[in-house]
Amino acid sequence: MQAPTILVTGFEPFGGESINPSAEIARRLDGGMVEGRRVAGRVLSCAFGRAREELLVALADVAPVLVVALGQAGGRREVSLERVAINVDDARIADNAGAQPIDRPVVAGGPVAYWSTLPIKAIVAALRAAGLPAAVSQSAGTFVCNHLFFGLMHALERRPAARGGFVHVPWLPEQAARHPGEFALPLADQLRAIELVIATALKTPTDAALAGGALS
Ligand code: PCA
Repeated sequence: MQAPTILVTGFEPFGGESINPSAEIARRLDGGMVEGRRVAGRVLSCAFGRAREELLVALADVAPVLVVALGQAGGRREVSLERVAINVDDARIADNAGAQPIDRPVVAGGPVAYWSTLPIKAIVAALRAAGLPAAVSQSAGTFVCNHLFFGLMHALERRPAARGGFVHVPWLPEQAARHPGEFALPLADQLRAIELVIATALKTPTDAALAGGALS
C-alpha cells in the first residue's frame, strides 16, 4: 500500500465543548484519498508542549509532502487560512492539561514568526468559488493552535520538501446551538472545504497575489 503523503491534524475538544470540528474532519479524512494522494488524519491533545510532540511523531511516521493543521475557532464566520505563526504562548484559558503559559516563547531563541507555506490566497479564492465562506486570517491567536502552527513551521524548516500551514474552522451547528447568534458551518461543508484546501495546495506551488482575500 502506498504510504500516506498528506497529514491532516485536528484537536480534541477543549474549553467546555464536547466536540471539536477539527477532530471530526481529521478522523473522517484519515485513510482516504484526495487528488490521488493518501491522507493520514491525527487528533492531537489540546495541550501546550504535548500537541507539538504528537505532531513531531506524526511527521516522522507519515513523512508528508503537505501538512494541513486544523483547529476550531468558535465565533469565526469563515474558514480561516492563517497567514503567520508567532513565537509566543499567551493563554487566556488553561489547556486540557491545566497549563496556562503567559508571554512565553514557543521555541526559546527561535524567530519571531513563520509564514504559512500554503497558497492561502489561491485557497481562499477556490473556497469562495465553491460557495464556501473563507478568508485570510492575520492571527491564529496565542493559544494551542498558534503553538502547534509555530511548532509545525519550525519542524518544516528541516523538511524543505514539505509545505504546511494552519486553518481555523467555525463551530459545527450543534455547537452554535449553545452559542446563540454565532455562525456555524455544517460538517459536510467543513469536509468539502478542507478537501479543497488540500487539492488547491497540491495544484498551486506558488501563491496567487490576489487582492481582497483578507477580511481584516
Ligand atoms: N482551537 C484552539 C486550540 C485547539 C483548537 O481547536 C486554538 O484556536 O488555539
